[in-house]
Amino acid sequence: MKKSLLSFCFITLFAVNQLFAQNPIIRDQFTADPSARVFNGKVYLFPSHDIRAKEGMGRPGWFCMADYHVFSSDNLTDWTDHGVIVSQNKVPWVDSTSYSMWAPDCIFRNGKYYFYFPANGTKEVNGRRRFGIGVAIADKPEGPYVPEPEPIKNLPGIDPNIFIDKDGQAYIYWSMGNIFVAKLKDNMVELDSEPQVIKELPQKGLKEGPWLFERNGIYYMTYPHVENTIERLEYAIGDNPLGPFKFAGVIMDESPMNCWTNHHSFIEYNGQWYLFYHQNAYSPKFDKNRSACIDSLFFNADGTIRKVIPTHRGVGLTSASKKIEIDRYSAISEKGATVEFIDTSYRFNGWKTVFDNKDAWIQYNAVDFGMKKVKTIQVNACSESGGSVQIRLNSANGPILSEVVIPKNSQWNIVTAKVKKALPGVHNLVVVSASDQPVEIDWVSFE
Ligand code: FUB
Repeated sequence: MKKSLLSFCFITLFAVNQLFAQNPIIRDQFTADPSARVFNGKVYLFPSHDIRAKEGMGRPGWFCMADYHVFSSDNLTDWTDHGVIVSQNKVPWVDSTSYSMWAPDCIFRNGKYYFYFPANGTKEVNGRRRFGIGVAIADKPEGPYVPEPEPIKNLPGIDPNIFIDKDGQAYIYWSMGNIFVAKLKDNMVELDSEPQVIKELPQKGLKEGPWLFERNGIYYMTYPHVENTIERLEYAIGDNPLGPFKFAGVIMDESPMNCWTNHHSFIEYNGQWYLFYHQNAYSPKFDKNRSACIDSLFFNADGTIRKVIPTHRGVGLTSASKKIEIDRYSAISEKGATVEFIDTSYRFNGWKTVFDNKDAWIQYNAVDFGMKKVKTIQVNACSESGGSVQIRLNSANGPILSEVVIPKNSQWNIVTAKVKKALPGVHNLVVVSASDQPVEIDWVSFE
């Protein structure tokens, strides 16, 4: 039955540049290595940009990245794509056939935005091309960014991360198997000390993607590390940006989707800490096409970090009047409800919830009804045999907001039903299957 529904359901295409809340946060392109920064009261996201490699684009079956976009948001829910800021064709020192624009970072200093990015250079060292780290400079976080003609001297490596301490000293961290640090000069484009390796981190297994931040006098050196077979996020703490650091624990376990890499950043925004990281949500079978995600992060009283469990729901409120993608769920019944891609040939169309029988349910938290009393609900649904769902508050047995009959239709159609009981404020929604006939739901929305 599920198979025949799949083949019959007509697919509603989303607008190409429509961006969403929930995880992954960017839904029209791959976004890996998310470095987030708060500039001028807004969150800016500087990810790297995985693309699908084609013949002649870099190394087959490997990372393929030609440029960087920057995104911004003031609510962590609605993201604006400001377009390409740096591309491999426009940086004089970069090999424009290498597709090697890996994890970047950006920092504000003396009225300018400094964007740091690794890439393969055109010059050979000991007969080999190698990664260097370049800087592009802008007056605004959105750009335009002007790349420096040469990479930073004496710095072969990837995954730059910049930290400016309270005394104004800037540091650059990067990786090359291990994690390294050096001081930066005031001009932010030259080293002011010899690179040194951060020795106190676990010796065995690759470490990369450093992200250093300070909170209440504790310096947190955080990094992905292959302790077993794929990366997990770990941290070490110290009382100086140069260390020594002491291993302090795991921030996020290995990817449940078996994504070999993880890469992360931290921000504090409006009093809450957030962890940005990536997973291969849109590309379950090829983990070099990744997508940025966010989840909330909490500290214990002693400054240690509580482990973050990756969620579909992510962070932020979802307005009741938007398309609420219930498949980005907060909780799901053990049996009878599953989440599948709408179109496996174009996964950026997103997911749908498939209910197979009565009483199966899916819960989506933090829907903002505002002060308005909603009157109707719209449900984008598909059911070859016809069925029905209930929209409840807070639990599968909670008060019923609406009962929606899904007519027999092998194509997606938007069904409208009355809302019996409108409640202002923020609520958790639960969609419960009320019939034994299979029903598929893409989204629900209130008016
Ligand atoms: O995105 C390419 C590389 O994968 C990054 O530079 C690493 O941190 C890992 O995420």
